[in-house]
Amino acid sequence: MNTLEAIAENLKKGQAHKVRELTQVALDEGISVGDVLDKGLTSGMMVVGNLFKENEIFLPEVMLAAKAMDAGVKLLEPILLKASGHKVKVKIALGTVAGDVHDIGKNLVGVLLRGVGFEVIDLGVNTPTEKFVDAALKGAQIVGMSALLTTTMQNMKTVIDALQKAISKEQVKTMVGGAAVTQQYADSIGADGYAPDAGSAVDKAKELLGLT
Ligand code: B1M
Repeated sequence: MNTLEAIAENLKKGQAHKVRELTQVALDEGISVGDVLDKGLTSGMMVVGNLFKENEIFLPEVMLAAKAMDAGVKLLEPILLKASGHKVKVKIALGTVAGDVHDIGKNLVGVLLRGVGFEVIDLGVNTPTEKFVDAALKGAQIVGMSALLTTTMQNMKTVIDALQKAISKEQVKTMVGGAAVTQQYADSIGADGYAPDAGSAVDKAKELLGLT
């Protein structure tokens, strides 16, 4: 088993210490941060998602796996933050929508956005609509929403509708993402942008602001 496979395997078992240790080993072996993230940590988390769906593992195990993922991501964060290109001083508010507590993906999006110089206002999880609107009124030029549940993704539309009432479309753009969300869904709720992963969220944010 190579190091990336070992990361995925230990993440699946919820071994946070081991995942952290192996993440460092992978970096020391010269494996790129992107590969550690995609082929190690995220790949392990996808297996966890599938096992959970098939009722082969249960919520406590998923929670342990999420903690293990966090341990690995924390180690990568400083490197991801340094991997900056063009600096853009713009405020982006980022939150997981109401009713939803999944935050690993949102946090990754935040880290990469910070890495290219965006000022990220993290609104947290289970974020009420008013908090998104308030952030836009306080100057966030993009309001980013994450949702992982088919039952909560509808709250993205609630936020978009509330923003349209509170502030002009020229002043704020909306961006959505998360496992449950697709480009088609984003279009159907009138979101300005959609990104399938954290890397493309950075590109999409720049595109929305005309920075590309
Ligand atoms: Co839950 N969960 N979960 N869960 N969980 C899913 C989402 C699920 C697909 C699992 C499954 O059945 N296969 C399923 C949803 C089914 C559905 O709605 N269709 C599910 C369920 C059902 C639930 C509960 C309802 C379970 C229960 O209680 N019976 C419950 C709901 C709690 C709630 O929110 N109210 C629940 C709880 C949990 C935990 C708390 C245990 C834990 C979350 C811990 C945490 O986040 N701190 C958890 C986890 C870990 C998962 C899975 C296994 C992994 C999610 C994850 O972190 N992925 C997940 C299975 C899956 O997604 N396949 C599952 C890794 C992460 C890097 O990817 O978040 O997709 P992701 O983010 C990506 C992109 O989507 C994108 O970039 C990220 C990086 O590339 N992206 C954006 C994300 N946000 C973006 C925003 C953008 C742009 C891009 O712009 C603003």
